Amino acid sequence: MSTVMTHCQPQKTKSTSEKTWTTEQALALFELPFPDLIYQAQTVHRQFFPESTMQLSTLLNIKLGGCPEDCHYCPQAARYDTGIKAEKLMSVDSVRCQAEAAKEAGATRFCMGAAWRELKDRDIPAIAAIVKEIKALGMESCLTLGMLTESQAAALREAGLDYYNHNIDTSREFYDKIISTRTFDDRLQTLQHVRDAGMKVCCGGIVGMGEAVKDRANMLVELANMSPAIESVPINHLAPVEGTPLAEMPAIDPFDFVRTIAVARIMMPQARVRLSAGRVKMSDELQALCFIAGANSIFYGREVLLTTGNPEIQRDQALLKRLGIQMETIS
Ligand code: SAM
Ligand code: DTB
Ligand code: SF4
Repeated sequence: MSTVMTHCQPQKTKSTSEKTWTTEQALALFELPFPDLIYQAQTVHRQFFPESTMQLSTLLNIKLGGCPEDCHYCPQAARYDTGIKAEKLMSVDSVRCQAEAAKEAGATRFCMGAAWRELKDRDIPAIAAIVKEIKALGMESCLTLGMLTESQAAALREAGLDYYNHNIDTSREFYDKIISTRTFDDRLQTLQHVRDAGMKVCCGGIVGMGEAVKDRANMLVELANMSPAIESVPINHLAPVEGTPLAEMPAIDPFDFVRTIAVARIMMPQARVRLSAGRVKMSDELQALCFIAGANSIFYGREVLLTTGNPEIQRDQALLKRLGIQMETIS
């Protein structure tokens, strides 16, 4: 597979993204005829990302299960009977081994998740050691460990962490239908600490949890109005897991999922928009539609995300090759 050198940052200034978006404007995009929306998303996409490239991140679960939170979608919440047994934090050596394999397969960013409500100070030395190993491999690093205090964010930055992922998950209005053990504002506070510490922000949400189109619009308004503009936006399709409260959630129309990607692209032109959870169940054609709508990042290189499935490397490589999309490399 051929690769291309591109900058990890978008190639245009961010003036458009400084615009403040309203619910009405976002809803108007969602209500466009599908071809008009895709045309608009592709137009914006090409201005900010003139080359057809895909950013490849590999995701590893470094602390499985046993989480005290009640996120209704999550198989790692201890309170749901999902058959997942809690494990300890992975060793630095095991993580390095996985990161080496990810680099070998062509990923430029190594993302690690922990089933924690929040980071505990006692775990910072182990986490910092992991970050240093990733950086020593020349990869970008990203962590998602739950809530952070100001000093914890500074410690992660000090260790060399590039990105912190912390999702708002849905709109402020729908949020308490999904999570009761921490607030929407708790999430915004962690994101502020991440920004203040000088790290890049990875923040997105989930589609298909029973939310209305207006909730999708409001989630994107919240994300697009963050200042400075966020660099990375994961759009997850709910992966329904038996034992969780959302296990029986009916599937949404795939075109509505694509619409969410397209609106995210238009409202956050500078960001890498990641087609995240749920990709394994999508056809190649549906994924291609998501890429045309503006998704230009995927989780790649492992057949599991945190606990659910992800496409195998060969399938992704073949798909990118068929579409003529080049794998991004670190500039
Ligand atoms: N425990 C940390 C936290 O919640 O901030 C980090 C890991 S958590 C699993 C990261 C994100 O994964 C969640 O915010 C959610 O957006 C996404 N996620 C979790 N389970 C999911 C599912 N079943 N389907 C889609 N996305 C999911
Ligand atoms: C994100 O927005 N999606 C990833 C990552 N950030 C950590 C996680 C998806 C998890 C899907 C469910 C699972 O595999 O357990
Ligand atoms: Fe815990 Fe994160 Fe899962 Fe919520 S999403 S239950 S905080 S691991």
